[in-house]
Amino acid sequence: MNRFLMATPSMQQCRKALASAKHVVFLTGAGISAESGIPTFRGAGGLWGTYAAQDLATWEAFERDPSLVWEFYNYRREVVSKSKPNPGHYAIAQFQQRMVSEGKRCTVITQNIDGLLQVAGCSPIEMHGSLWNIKVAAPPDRDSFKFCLEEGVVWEDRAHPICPALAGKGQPDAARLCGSVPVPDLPHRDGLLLRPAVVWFGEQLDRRTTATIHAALDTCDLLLVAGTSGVVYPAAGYAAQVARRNVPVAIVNLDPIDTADGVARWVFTGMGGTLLPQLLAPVTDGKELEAEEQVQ
Ligand code: BV8
Repeated sequence: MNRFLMATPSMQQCRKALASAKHVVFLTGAGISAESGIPTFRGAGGLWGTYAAQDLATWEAFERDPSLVWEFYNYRREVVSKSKPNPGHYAIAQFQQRMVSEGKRCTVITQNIDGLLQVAGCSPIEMHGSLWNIKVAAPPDRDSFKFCLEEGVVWEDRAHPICPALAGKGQPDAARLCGSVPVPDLPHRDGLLLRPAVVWFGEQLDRRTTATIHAALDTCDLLLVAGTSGVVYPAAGYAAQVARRNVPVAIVNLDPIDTADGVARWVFTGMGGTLLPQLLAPVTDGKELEAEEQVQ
């Protein structure tokens, strides 16, 4: 029997709702990977040298200095390659597997590009692409917003370093002003410069991804948002979109977030690696939830 000494009435209500839901959607952000040692975007680790991560994750930054941006992603590939999923990743993965085995639906949407949910056994929608996927760099236009794996258009390359010239490059060095690798030595295919196949700020999401996400948001009967500051759109609008259908929204986050106001039915403040295993643990039978109520 699962007995959560810290189980609160709202946790029991949320666990009951999770147990009876037929389609649960998760939306995760950088916070669920923080306990795996991966810096979040806006936390202390969100700086890379003197740069804010957000200032480098743009087409304009890449066009201006592809070497600097490639060093930034080379560093993140190195950090992630040494990272492991934490209990929060595993809790989501096991919950999704259980829902599927019970003939129910569980859609996991992640803003993260680190791939740790997959390592934990989850099948997420990577709405912002993947650190491990690559594509030909081309100025953003209506057709270039492709970030899903597609033969010859977006492909996976887990080589580390991704090219010899980037070996050992990208350590966060406050004194860095520009990239140090000559552009011809950056990743290329058939003479064309390559870029990470991740959605940069100012770029649209892959249309196929957007369609899948909205279909899930419009049919789910519970949304759980974990480890995101709720700042980046379009993801930041998803909780309100679901709440407008009077579908319950639960938020698990280390810090309070604005989007919770008037949208979330339950807000659990704390570490995702602790709270998610508590919330998502299997409910063996109704008695267990009644027993939890007696714990109070
Ligand atoms: C778009 C991939 C439409 C790259 C990312 C100008 C033109 C067009 C659009 C815009 C524009 N100006 C602004 C916009 C909109 C923009 C946006 O929202 N900007 C914000 C800053 C206002 N959005 C876009 O550009 C999007 N596209 O709108 O297209 C369009 C396009 C063109 C023309 C017209 C219309 C694309 C956004 C995608 C950007 N790419 N990632 C990369 O990773 O390198 S987003 C990036 O931020 C990451 O993916 C990250 O996941 C995401 C969101 O951040 P969070 O995950 O929330 O991370 P953060 O650090 O903020 O918060 C972490 C939270 O975790 C904290 O709250 C903390 O308390 C909590 N936490 C920490 N530890 C723990 C924890 N919680 C639990 N447990 C813990 N242990």
